[in-house]
Amino acid sequence: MFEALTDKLQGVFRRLGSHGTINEQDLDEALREVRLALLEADVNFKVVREFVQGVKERALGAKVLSSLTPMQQIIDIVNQQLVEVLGGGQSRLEHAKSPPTVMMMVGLKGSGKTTTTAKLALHLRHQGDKPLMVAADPERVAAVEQLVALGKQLSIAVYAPSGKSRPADVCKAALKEAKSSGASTVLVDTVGYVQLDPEDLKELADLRKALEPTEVLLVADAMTGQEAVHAAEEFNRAVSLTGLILTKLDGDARGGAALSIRAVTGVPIKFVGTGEKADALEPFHPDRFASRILGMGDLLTLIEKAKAEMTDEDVESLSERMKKGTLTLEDFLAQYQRVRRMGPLSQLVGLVPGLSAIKNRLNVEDLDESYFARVEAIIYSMTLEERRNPDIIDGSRRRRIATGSGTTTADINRLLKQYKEAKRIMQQITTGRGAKISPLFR
Ligand SMILES: Nc1nc2c(ncn2[C@@H]2O[C@H](COP(=O)(O)OP(=O)(O)OP(=O)(O)O)[C@@H](O)[C@H]2O)c(=O)[nH]1
Ligand SMILES: [Mg+2]
Repeated sequence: MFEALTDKLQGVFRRLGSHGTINEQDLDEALREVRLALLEADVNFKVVREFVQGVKERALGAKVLSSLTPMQQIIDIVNQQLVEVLGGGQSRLEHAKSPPTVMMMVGLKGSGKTTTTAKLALHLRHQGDKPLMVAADPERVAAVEQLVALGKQLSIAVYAPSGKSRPADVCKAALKEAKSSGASTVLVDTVGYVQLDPEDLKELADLRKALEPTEVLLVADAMTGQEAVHAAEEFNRAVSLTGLILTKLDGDARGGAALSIRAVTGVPIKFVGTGEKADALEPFHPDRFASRILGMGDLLTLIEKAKAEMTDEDVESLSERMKKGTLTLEDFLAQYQRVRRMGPLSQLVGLVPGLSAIKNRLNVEDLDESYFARVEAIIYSMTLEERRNPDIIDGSRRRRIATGSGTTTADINRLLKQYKEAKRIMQQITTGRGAKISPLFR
């Protein structure tokens, strides 16, 4: 999720970065692109409008235009604004003064309520709680069975009604059971609605009254886009939500719903679900989430460093050759030397959005200083022709280069292999084909 948005925003920042100083027109242009990127990611239009306005106000207030480091400031402001849209600080689960704490899970059909109930119970147990899960969807035998199966699998107690009874009665009996068994939290899994009818919402509101829950958590499927946002508003009106849990963030939706839902409802996001397994639940931190969306590792530092090392022409012709797959060993050497001047490689790789994902394939760990020196020596021992067309480097050429550079033919083979791999990966990245690289959730 968010890959496209991350790419777009980084493109905006990169273009801004090439300006040096920024005038109001540049700022407006950049904000227009930010706006488009957010709309394309399916962020709610009202949220987009407020977001862009907020960024502009902050930018003018911070006197970005007269600043010597305008781009850094703008990235920083976009980041701050994003953190704010996502809720500011972390919002934790509340606990009742006297146990058990009741948490009611609500949501549309298939949003992930039952799975999330089990995930949350597991999370709470890790924190020392003694959870009891309640199947308050007695109409559907399969729904009860699903929760019972999850309880068995995770060794978490489940209260399941025998026969058909009203959800309110099930909950009453479950609370009694919780008290007698000493459960500290009661997690109530409710019916999933396909559509939100007034009667359904009334039923849910009645259940809320009967349960007096400390938390009413809406489980919302981030893959369903704006539909999830509208549903959240309706649920909130009917049962006053205390928190949101966004599920399926591991999916490939554009992510706009995940970004809009807090701003539209004002309800804090407490957790995100990132997979089908019971441990795929993460407490939500707006700041970490924002920097993941911006793909910032520390994008800024990298842009600055790279800019200092390369002219615009360098970048242009290099990326052109990367795209065409005609990167030569000379480019490879030049890149190595630039990277070497920029700092320790292992640190740099962490700065490049997406690169951390392919780190293992590049064997970055063994690229130490002495390796750099060897790469340099090897490439310097090659003829110009060999550097530009490494395919001609046969066995006898390899032996000659090894002798000339004081290395072994194994070193030459390794370098050529890495060069080929790098060339292939670069081409995949620059043309957006092949390996799908997500800066999120890796
Ligand atoms: N990839 C992924 N799948 C999820 C996540 N959360 C839930 N699912 C899947 O979504 C599907 C529906 O999940 P359930 O927990 O049964 O949803 P529900 O809201 O209880 O559904 P109803 O009870 O029918 O309303 C299941 O296949 C889950 O494995 C998540 O975070 N990531
Ligand atoms: Mg369910």
